[in-house]
Amino acid sequence: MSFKVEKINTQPFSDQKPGTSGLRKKVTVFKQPHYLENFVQSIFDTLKDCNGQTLVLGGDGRYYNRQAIQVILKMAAANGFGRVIVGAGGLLSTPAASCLIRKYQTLGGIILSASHNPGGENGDFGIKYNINNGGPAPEQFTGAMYARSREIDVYQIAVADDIDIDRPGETSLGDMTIEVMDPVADYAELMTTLFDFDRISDYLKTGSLKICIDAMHAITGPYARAIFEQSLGAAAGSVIRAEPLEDFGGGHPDPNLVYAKELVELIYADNGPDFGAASDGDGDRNMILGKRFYVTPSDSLAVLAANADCVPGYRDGLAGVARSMPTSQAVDRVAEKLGIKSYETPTGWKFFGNLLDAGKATLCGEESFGTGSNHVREKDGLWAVLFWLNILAVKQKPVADIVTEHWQTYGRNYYSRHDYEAVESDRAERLMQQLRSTVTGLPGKTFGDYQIEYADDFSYTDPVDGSVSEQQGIRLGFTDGSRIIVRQSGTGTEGATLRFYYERHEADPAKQNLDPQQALAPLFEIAEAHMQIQENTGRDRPSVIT
Ligand code: VG1
Ligand code: CO
Repeated sequence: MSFKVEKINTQPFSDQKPGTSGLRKKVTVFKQPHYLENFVQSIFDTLKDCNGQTLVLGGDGRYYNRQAIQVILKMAAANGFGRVIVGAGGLLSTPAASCLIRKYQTLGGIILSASHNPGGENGDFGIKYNINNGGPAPEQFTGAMYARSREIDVYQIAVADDIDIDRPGETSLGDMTIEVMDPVADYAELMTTLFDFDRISDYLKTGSLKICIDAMHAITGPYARAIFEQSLGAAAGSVIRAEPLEDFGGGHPDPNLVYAKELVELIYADNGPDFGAASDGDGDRNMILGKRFYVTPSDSLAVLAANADCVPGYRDGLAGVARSMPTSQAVDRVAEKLGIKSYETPTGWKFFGNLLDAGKATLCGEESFGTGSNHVREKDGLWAVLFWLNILAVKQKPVADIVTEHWQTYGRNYYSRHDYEAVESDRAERLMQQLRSTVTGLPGKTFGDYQIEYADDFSYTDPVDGSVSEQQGIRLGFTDGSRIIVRQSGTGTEGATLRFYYERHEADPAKQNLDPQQALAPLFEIAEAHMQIQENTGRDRPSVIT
């Protein structure tokens, strides 16, 4: 194949600042001439020496995935990479990409996804760089990428025909080898090293656990079919919406009670499944459901930690656990009982990387339907499903019993997140600034029965490398352990999204059966009184409640 490198002059874009998880923009923004190329060259320039290195490349299959892959392959060849491992069809889930980076010890990987954001021509697209530990590039790196994107004036790209990315095997582009790989095999194999597949399979075959896995027409379909239906022998059709589609079938690939409505209806129906789960666009999130029962992600993390001894891969004990700051404190109670440390990090998986690398944490989780462990350096949706199935196969009890018994032992952390999506940016900014200006005066103040113990704008010092990340969300902590947290999303692409997180602990088993919206109502009132949410956002209610 003919091969020639071109240097293309370009001008910087001012808006290529990576957010919580990479650069996310509307497809229309990414389609502007040079936009994608500038960002990719900024990554390569930040890496400095790419000569002869190996890169992993794949995405969640959304619209523009295939086009972007061709551009990145040609740029990688022009920038001197020696080898690129591409998922066949351009597909790789985020955790599978992390798995490949680690297994083949590559320099890093580029993952194309806007995760839970809608796709299609008018939807969102995204790009993220992961470093050689398999995890999202840390803030120092994304900061350098952004700085580079503000100065860039040239990028390099090979002039060549498009590469066949659908057939597994090797091809070359100039001196670079392109290896098209089955996206599922290595990941599926890793799962068999962690979980007791025989035991899960035997339990599924008894017929006492009917499962339904909703892939939401996103990346997990092929993975879930291979693992649950083919390896574990779950009934054919257990995986629904299994075909990855460029627009996710018009849906919003966000596994929560609002966007995974079809699955929720099934699980609440008579004769519905005993266990349900859904994943997001790029396969790193999970929602866990039992028969007519919803497990909050924060509770799920706590239950996994408390029952890790059921699972072969974690039977030797947990080094520690870690949760993002807004995630409920349920897992802290488990850690206390296990005599291990619980770390509190800012939102975003990149903050767990150092703790996992240093062996300080084994399990990590976020309230936003993210759970994972040291097996990769990303959160991992199907891993969480397998972890649950392994626990269920050992305990042979319904999900609801496992969770309610957990509450009886540790207390229940009532929890809810209220999102106000696509609020005008200056309105959101105003609310945040007003709130920030009040924090120093809040400790000691009472609101009805609640008294503020501490209030701050969360700042994190990484215990491994000492790096400091400031302004990671406002925390109002009450003397009874309740919390209200407010932060602005770093993944939205329209206006600003404000997230309000509410948490209250209930030790009394007789009072653990309330609807969380009811149990947390006093905290909603405090938030409204202190922040005038309705007036400031111009909305009379949240857009999404989880
Ligand atoms: C959201 C979640 C955060 C998660 C991030 C990426 O970020 O709150 O917990 O790590 O998405 O997840 P934000 O800044 O919008 O709150 V994913 O599955 O989109 O890679
Ligand atoms: Co995701």
